[in-house]
Amino acid sequence: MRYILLALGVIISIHYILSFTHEEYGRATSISTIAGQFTGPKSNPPYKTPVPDEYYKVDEPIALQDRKSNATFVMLVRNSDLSGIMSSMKQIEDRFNKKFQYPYVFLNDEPFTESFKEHIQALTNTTVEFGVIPHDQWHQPSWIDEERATKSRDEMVRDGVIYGGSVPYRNMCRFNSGFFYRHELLQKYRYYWRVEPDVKLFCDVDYDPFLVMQDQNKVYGFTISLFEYQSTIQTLWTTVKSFINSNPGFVSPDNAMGFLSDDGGESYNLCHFWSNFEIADLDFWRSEAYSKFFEFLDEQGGFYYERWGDAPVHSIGAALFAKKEQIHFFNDIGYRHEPFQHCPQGELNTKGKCWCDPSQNFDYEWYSCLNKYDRMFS
Ligand SMILES: Nc1nc2c(ncn2[C@@H]2O[C@H](COP(=O)(O)OP(=O)(O)OP(=O)(O)O)[C@@H](O)[C@H]2O)c(=O)[nH]1
Ligand SMILES: [Mg+2]
Repeated sequence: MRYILLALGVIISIHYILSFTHEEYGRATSISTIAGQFTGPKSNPPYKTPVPDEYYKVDEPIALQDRKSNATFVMLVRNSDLSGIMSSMKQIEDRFNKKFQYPYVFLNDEPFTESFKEHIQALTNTTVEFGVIPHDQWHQPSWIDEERATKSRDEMVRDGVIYGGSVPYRNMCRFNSGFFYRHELLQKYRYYWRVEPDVKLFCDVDYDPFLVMQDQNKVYGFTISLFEYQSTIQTLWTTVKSFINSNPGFVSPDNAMGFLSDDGGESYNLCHFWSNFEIADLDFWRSEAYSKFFEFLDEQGGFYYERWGDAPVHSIGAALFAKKEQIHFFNDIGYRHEPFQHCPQGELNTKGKCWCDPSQNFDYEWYSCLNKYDRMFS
């Protein structure tokens, strides 16, 4: 009898656990309940814990036997961006890569000139590869209603929306949102650091951020976050909600909806990570969740009928399909892309030998979203 009762107890417990799991899972079917999934344990934001010393290489370059990550820089540029990208790359080399020796992948919608390649290769001893983007991954798809797209561009120009009239800009946003990580030159890599022309790197990066990402299971790293122009993404959030409602299983438990929304997911607060700087996991973009998400967005045509940016698209993808702890604020990387900059504060500024003015720091300016990131952990 005792054994029968014991067995019955085990069955009831298993049933209880299963039904609980099922209910938890089912709760995500409505956008308003996704908020309930970010009530994980509260602590300080993870970036407040300093990077452990073992990741630092202060005085000497890495040696052959040292551990490295499978990572690369990615620069999407035109031939005409040569001087701007040389300026960025020179800083990357001097402040970080002379020591760490990661390769570069340059991508363009047309072939790079010989002169471009020579100038770039001269800046580094590491491998540099130059790739051309497949035609269909760059150009406006044939199924886009051109009349509707033109009308929308004209309206944005009339309303003074930045890049509102540009088709190449839209191609770029769509490519960065859903195609760069599928490029053949990136197939062999797991992590990347995106670099744009004319950015500034203020501090020495004496540790390997790729290894930190890898060891701490991070998928997305940023330095600046801010609000998006509502007029460029009029229907993006409705589309996101519709995707989530049909694919609740893709939403991560303990996600970062708290960064994106102030009302548990009903509306988008326009916060996004500024994607001109990204250190992230290519496999995350290649995952089923993000791939299906991009496909769904692309089918709505919002990259052309509106002007959906890769920054909100990446940010929403990372915030929903990763855990909030997997999104990392690189507090110690001093960085500027006009017109905003992140300048490390206090000890971090000294440790990195930064040359930015600490009072010139976007972190908690009114247009920054860092406080929304922080609040998820406090
Ligand atoms: N090959 C290629 N690259 C492009 C094109 N348009 C933009 N890019 C690159 O895509 C990235 C983003 O473009 P940007 O023009 O910097 O866009 P943004 O950062 O939103 O705007 P800015 O404030 O002007 O920097 C940069 O690395 C550009 O070099 C293009 O038509 N062809
Ligand atoms: Mg830019």
